[in-house]
Amino acid sequence: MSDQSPVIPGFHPDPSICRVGEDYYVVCSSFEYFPGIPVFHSRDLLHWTRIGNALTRPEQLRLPFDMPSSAGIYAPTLRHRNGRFWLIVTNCAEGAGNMIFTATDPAGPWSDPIPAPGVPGIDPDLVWDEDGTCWCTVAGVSQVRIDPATGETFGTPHRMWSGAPGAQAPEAPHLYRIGDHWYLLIAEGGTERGHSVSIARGPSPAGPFEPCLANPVLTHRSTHHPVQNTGHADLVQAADGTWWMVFLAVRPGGGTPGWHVLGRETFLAPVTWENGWPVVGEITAPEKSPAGEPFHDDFDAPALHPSWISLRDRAPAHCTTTERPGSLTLHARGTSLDAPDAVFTGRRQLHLNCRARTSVDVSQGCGGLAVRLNEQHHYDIESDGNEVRVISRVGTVRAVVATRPGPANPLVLGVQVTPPPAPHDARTGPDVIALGTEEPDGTFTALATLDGRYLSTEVAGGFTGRVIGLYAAAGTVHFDRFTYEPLTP
Ligand code: 6LW
Repeated sequence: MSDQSPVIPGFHPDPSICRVGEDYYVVCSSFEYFPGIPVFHSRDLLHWTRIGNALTRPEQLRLPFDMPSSAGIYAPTLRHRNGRFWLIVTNCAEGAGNMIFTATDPAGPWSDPIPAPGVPGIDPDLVWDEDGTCWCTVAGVSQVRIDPATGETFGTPHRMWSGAPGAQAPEAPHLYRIGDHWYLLIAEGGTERGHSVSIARGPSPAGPFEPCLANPVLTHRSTHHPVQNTGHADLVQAADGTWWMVFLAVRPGGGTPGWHVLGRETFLAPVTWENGWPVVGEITAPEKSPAGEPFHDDFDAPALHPSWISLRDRAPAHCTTTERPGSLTLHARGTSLDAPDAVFTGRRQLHLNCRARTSVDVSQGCGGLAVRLNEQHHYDIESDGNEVRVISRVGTVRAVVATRPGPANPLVLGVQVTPPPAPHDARTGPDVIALGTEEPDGTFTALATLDGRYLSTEVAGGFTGRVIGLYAAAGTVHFDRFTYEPLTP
């Protein structure tokens, strides 16, 4: 077992877990990407495979182009009751709000949204008490009674336990009936280095709640642990009776203050119970995670693999594998990746060191391969058929940092993410990103090698992580294949 690895690597935050028999399911936040809410399955809690996305249709998820990055889909809760899966989530796009979805198979299809406008905040949780009454608890922490089949809420929201006095951001509540008590698990301290998990218990879902004296039950703040920002957790009892916690955390790299580039990832730890309170053990992970396998796509299938995510929507008029069978065809809408309506389809960067390559035909347009954090933070390599160029967008500064004549069609573009060169000191960044071209014999020639810190959450802000993907900046661009693989430093 590796003590530093996530069970679901890459930008997969806010995990919520549920078990049905021997099967476990996890869902995560997806923010400005479509489809929304990745769904994972495991039989052992260690090895997870993506079985789909919950929100795959525009009727389920509309993300307007004027919505900023890191808005959109926040913090779902997944529960199972009487043969049906229930998913409650906040769409933070303006005018959207809380919604409930149901399914009999978590791989989908999921229902159309059931709006729940009376839910008074983000991070909604659902729990049913003994008489079948359903309670929805949100960040803050407060609670309302809800009919999840209609989204209707009843009564005024009432305040519950809100964690340590003065601690910021009591959020991510989950309520559980365990033994004789109702347990209220929350995150507090903010989703940055102070993040933590605390718990309280009471005689009913409404409390009153008595905090655990050992709170926080999980935090890595102020430690040298390579995994930081531990928080936003959910509990599950395994089929063998043991207890486990999934939670989000980050792996910062480089000098000070440390930069994390993969976003917040999903980790696992065992839980034991002492005097009726949970004790969280060390991070547990498999040596190799199936969720982090190398990936190759020839775009031969009519539908994209569920690990592909597009910016804000995936209108078939702009992103399709059927127009030129065997290729992903992108039709530009925005003018560059700086534009919120950019046509971009990518996959989360899953490893600290990795490379990606694609074969691109730019005879009818301009486009290429990019490493993206948000509109203001991305590195791109693109061609318009005459010139290959590397673009760096960091904050308000956009610059073409390298060019080369590039008539070749198809052209193979590549990015490589590797550790920074020695010597390392307090100012060293987390990694370096080389962007270049590949010759027919497979030799990679870097056109530019850029500091990875500028594509980190600490610099760019927000709640997401790096996504490596394909884009069209003008006209029509065809991609014949895409390969992603981890690199051993
Ligand atoms: C989410 C909140 C949080 O709503 O970050 O870390 C927010 N926790 O619970 C966005 O993921």
